[in-house]
Amino acid sequence: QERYDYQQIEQKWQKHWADTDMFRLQQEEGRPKYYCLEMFPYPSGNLHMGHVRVYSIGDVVARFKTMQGYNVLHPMGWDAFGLPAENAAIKHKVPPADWTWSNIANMRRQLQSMGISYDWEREVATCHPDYYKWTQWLFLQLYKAGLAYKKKANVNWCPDCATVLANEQVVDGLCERCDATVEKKALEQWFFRITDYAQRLLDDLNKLPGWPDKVKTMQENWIGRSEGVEADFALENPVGGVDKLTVYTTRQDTIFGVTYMVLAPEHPAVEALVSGNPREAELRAFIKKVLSQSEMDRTANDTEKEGVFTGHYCINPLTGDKVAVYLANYVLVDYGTGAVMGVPAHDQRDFEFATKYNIPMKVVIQPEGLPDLDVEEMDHAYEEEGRLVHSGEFDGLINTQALDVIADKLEREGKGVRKVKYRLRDWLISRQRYWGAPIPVIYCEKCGEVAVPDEQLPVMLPTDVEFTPSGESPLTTRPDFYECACPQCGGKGRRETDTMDTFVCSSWYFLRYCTPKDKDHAFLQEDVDYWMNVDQYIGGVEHAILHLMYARFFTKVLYDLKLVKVEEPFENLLTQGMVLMGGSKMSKSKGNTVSPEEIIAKYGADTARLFILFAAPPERDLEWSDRGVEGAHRFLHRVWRLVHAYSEQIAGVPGTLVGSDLSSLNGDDRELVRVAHYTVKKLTEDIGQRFNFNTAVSAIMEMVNHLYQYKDKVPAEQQNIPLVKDALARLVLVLAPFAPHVCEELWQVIGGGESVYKQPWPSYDEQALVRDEVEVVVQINGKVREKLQVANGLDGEALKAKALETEKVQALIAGKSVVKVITVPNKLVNIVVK
Ligand code: ANZ
Ligand code: ZN
Repeated sequence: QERYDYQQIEQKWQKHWADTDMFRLQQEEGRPKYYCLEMFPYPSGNLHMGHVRVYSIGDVVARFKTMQGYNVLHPMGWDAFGLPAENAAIKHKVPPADWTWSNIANMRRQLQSMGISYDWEREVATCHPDYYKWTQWLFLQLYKAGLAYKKKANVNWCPDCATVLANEQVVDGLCERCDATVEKKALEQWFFRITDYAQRLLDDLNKLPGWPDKVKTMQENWIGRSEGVEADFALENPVGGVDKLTVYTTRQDTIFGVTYMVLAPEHPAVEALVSGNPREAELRAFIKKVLSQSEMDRTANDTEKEGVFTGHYCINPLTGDKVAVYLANYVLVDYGTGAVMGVPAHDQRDFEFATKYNIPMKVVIQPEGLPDLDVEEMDHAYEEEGRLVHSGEFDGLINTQALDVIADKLEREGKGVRKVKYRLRDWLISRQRYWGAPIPVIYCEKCGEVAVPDEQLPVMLPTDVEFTPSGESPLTTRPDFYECACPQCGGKGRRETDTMDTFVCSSWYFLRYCTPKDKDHAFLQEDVDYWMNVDQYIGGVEHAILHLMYARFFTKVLYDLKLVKVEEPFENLLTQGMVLMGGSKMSKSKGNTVSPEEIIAKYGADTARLFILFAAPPERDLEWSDRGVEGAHRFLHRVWRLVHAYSEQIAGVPGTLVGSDLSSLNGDDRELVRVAHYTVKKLTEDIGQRFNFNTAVSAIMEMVNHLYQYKDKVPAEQQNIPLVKDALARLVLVLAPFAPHVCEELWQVIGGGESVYKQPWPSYDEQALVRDEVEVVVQINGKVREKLQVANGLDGEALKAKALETEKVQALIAGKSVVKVITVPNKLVNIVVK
């Protein structure tokens, strides 16, 4: 018997698949299409187990759909621009391009050693001029549509990376990459007007039933829609042209409880309030101090709320009360109006602020069914619901109802307007770094900002650039890059030296895959019309906000520009869990990684894939286990031996059951058929409907156990070899998406002919699933006394008769009278005796 030599088998089939273009895209007429996409990796150098997991999941889906007769698009590429290449280059003195391309070569080899069914002809790399030409072209489509603009902005600046970060890349005030504290810096930056799409991005989440709720919730929170009112508080003594302050509040129900007003120190009215103020020096010192604090420091719950009184007062529009105006660190300039009405009794931040500065408090909401609040005794704000008090005509209203009524009144009296606000900010896309797609804009003294004409694309990124971080783009050191002619007047122009955020590159790669080689278009209409949407997108939940939001935004923009016909790019989304080691995420920094390459060398790719698919449902975290890997490996050996045990007998035997008469089969044979069909059904549903790959694999394991039982129990001369052959064929077919190489080999051993992936996914016969016999429990007065094997579907009367005539029951009821017999067909008989 042949040994399971996985190394040799895996190499053999990988070569065969490549030589025969097995996974070259087929677009056959009459077949439905299926676009299976896994998030493309950043080419950091080596595959990690997280990659192995996501790409194994995708491959099961792609191979399954291929066997089901779909035209499958299953592409792979590289998210290849970005900072790590520059950092590595600085460290090791290799050009970012060389570093990136050699990493790509290595990771491509590693992916190929996993035997994933990619069509490598469609590979894309975002750092290739053939790709970024179109990233630039798309930038210009947005630019021409008024969706890309430049403005001076207070931006998040990471002093260590020496670059600007998008809001989304700042995590708790720290740089997502290097954990340095992020600072603010005012710089000219490019933005995409994603806020124009805020409401659609929010609404259309409803069109995505195939997305996990948690991801939709995260996007919803990130968009952060809130409904409130902008209310005007007139300044008691107008100064420097400022006669009122406008606050944004979502809690207009508390307006009678306002006891002070706060402005962000950056608020545009502050200058007028401060200049010439008797306390100007104190105020300016305070402003300077706040500006040096990071946004996180200013807003964190445990940060000391600090402020200063400006000496000015404004007037509450509903009560007419005089309200002191403060500046404070906890109000941000770029949310709402940058001005907040302080309601210390009902907002915790305000409570802390008022306590510190001895500002009065006023309760305007009383909880129901609890003792009344008393300002003197409160030690925190009351933020729950209740009835309005001290609120004039609104007294007695439930505060949630008062929201509308008070908004109405403010609007009626011209003192306020309802406003919808979003937390979402415009997407800052410029980076003062080298390794990215140059922004295709030229500045001309005469013509101003000029788009690079299409025929001049791509704006090539020069090689060998000095890119030590300086805060300016390294491209500013290359006159041969930035000196250029103005495309409009031919005069002296200067090229934009900033490059694009790499999230721009990854916002459209799924479209490029549809037409990866076209030199003249980003993508061809007919190709994207055919392939889009992505039917199944698979990737890490860490992309729940950024990448997925940006890709949705791009798709909507392209839809509006009539470049694509879909409004959402990803029909179904699966976010796979992490791979853990000892309970914490496998990561280089923790030093708890297991190298995929070593595992594959030691056990083979099929084992690695099978383990990872078996160890947990895809959305859950998965605990790495060497024993689990060995278990998966032993299982493949077991399958190997089983097929080989029959290889001689089944040679030449026609192995198909279709049409055979189930009722003519004896018990063991019938059960073998049932298990084989049941396994196919289970696999079809587990893969196709639920992505329960782990339970799918356990069903296969049970089937293998059953086949061994049959082999060992039924005397050799009585074994039904055509049935065995049929069962083995089904086994290999359903295991093939999980462990592709060994199944391709075993398919040959069975004599299946052409590649296992050219075979249709097996069907199952509902009739075969029906058990011939079922076990029925016999109870006497509710106690289980006996178990019977009876024909499936035996009716109540027959069941009762059968139970009553068994010896054991006869003995137990002897001398008693049967009061009642309850029967549940296929389940139980309960005999009640006295
Ligand atoms: C009065 C009030 C009373 C508020 C109360 C809350 C509770 P969302 O829901 O996130 O939109 N706010 C408005 N602009 C702000 C800014 N620039 N910096 C800091 N805080 C700001 O939050 C809206 C609420 O956040 C607003 O409602 C305002 O405080 C505060 F019992 O107004 B509220
Ligand atoms: Zn010009």
